[in-house]
Amino acid sequence: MEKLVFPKDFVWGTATASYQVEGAAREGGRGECIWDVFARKPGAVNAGENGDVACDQYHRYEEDVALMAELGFNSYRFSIAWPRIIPTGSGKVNPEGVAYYRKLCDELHKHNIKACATLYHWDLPQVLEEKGGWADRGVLDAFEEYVKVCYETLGDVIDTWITINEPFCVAYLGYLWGVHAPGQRDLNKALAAVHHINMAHGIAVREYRKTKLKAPIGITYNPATPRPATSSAADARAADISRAFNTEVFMFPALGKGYPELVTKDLNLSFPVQSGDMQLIAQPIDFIGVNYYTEHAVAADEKAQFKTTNKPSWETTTAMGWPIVPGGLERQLLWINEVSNGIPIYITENGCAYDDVVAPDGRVHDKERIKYLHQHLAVCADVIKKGVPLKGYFVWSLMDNFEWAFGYGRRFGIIHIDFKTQKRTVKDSAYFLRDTIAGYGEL
Ligand code: IFM
Repeated sequence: MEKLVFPKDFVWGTATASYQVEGAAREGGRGECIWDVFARKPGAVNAGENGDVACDQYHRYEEDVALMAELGFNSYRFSIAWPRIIPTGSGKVNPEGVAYYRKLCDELHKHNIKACATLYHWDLPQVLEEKGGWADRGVLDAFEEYVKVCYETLGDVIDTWITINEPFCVAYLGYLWGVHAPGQRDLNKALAAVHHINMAHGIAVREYRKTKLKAPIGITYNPATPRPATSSAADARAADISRAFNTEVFMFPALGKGYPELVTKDLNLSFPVQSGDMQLIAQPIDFIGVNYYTEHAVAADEKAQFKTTNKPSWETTTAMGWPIVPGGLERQLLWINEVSNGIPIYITENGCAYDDVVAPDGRVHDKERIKYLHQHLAVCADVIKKGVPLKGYFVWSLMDNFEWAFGYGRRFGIIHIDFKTQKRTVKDSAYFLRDTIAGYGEL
């Protein structure tokens, strides 16, 4: 039996994102976003699904907040949909959109749950994509306008701000590999998107510091910190290159360390940096958010585009095909703590997909998820003892939802959703987390 023990003031949250849970895509004055358009592209999303209805949280937030409260969570990480706040990307503000997030926050506060808002979790207004999206520097003016509106209209009800969710996915999945909206495959655009998303983060922090708001502000990464497949020097270097390309190009500029030479010199890739950009990106932040799911083994491969290749893993995988590697979380947190010089860290996402079903007894017995969560939480408890300033943990996700290109075919929730009826069923893993939060987390 291993008991999970956490500090009294540890933050316990669940996480979601607007496009994945809200639905009401054509209600409340919301404008079109890149995922509305991408999902209509034949073959882009599994079974042609989309976020039009999703979990209908737009109409059911009271029920969802009540469930979080019942389970003992003290924070909810959600994202603000830019096209609900400014439907045309820049210009006129939509009061109905603002009102929705104010209602959500009021409901959270009524239940003593803090509101942790991500400013950008991938739903770029489509009109901005038509002007070049994140590959075009012009998007930054619109983003600045949007974040200022958020601070002005929601600043008094948000308790924690996250600027960007997973810049890696925005730049690479969206503009390099084309598996996420806007579905582009163009290295130059991807490198431009890397730089612009980094700048967007800097702008969001810079503008925030000009306000009188005092809530903490940070950024969420999905750092890939792969391990070398063998003990050869070549594979060790491959792991360094892979980490530089996947993670350091985002994290290092924000930490004032610039773009890594393994990318600019060894891979010979360049970013459209203009004078003053690097200073702008390197705004002091209050925390780093970490989304951790897995770790891969990589090897050197001179023929590969970025000189490294993923090797097969031996570990059991989740329904995403992702190897379960709790030890990778420990390695990653220790590394982040080292490179960031002790900035507070939050796990802003951790979780797993399984093919959960409601059993004849009306319950969801997701034993594999409980094991996964226990293993990763054990690492969290342990690194705190080793001196890592880990301040909180948000499980991904509060509920099964629209899993991007996989549609509704992957269930990450601790609450099961019947997408036909919108019935919510609390899974066993949610009760496990409830007990862990209460101090009885043991297996
Ligand atoms: O669903 C996503 C989320 O939007 C971002 N992080 C990873 C999750 C699981 O793939």
